[in-house]
Amino acid sequence: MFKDEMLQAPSQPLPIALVGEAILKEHAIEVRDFDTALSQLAEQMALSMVAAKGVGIAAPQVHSPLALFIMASRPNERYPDAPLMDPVVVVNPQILSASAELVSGEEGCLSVPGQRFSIWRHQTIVVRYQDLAGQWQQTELTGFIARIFQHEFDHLQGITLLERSQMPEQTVMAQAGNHQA
Ligand code: K1U
Ligand code: ZN
Repeated sequence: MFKDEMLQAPSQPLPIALVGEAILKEHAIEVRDFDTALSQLAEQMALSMVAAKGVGIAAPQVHSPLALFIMASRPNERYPDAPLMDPVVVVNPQILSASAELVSGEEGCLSVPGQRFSIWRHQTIVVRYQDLAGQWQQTELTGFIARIFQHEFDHLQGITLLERSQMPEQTVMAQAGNHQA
């Protein structure tokens, strides 16, 4: 074996699946093995997210069926008050509860390039997930971070913004939101 082949190859970003590809319609599979392959996948997802200037990315978007995603909020033009956070890897997520309060906001999707959608989301959610070591974490998320979590969680259910924006709940939510003013 050549010396170079013994060294670990540097991580590379993975290509991003686009709407129309079957993987984006599938329900993700529970992660059971918290091994180096999982950490390697998370690292490559992070590289893909940064290269595409995203604030999140889900495994199906890089053609993996596993139930994990990354969120990495940062202040931006649309959400200037968004907190700056280090990327968080979220494995096997669950939404335990969600606020009745809904907020509408613009979202893009790395798998639907060049389009923006107005989407109603829960303002606050309580979530549970495993980290890369398999340890369970529970936390309350609000605002833009809660929005990213719900967007990525949708990807793990096989739902993209194209479907989400057409769901009847969006109309119901819009009406509820209008009455709250
Ligand atoms: O999962 C993805 O497709 C990534 C997506 C996450 C996301 C964006 C906006 C709201 C919720 C979740 C993106 O990052 S698309 C790029 C984008 O819309 C954006 C990028 C930086 C700041 C704000 C929006
Ligand atoms: Zn998306």
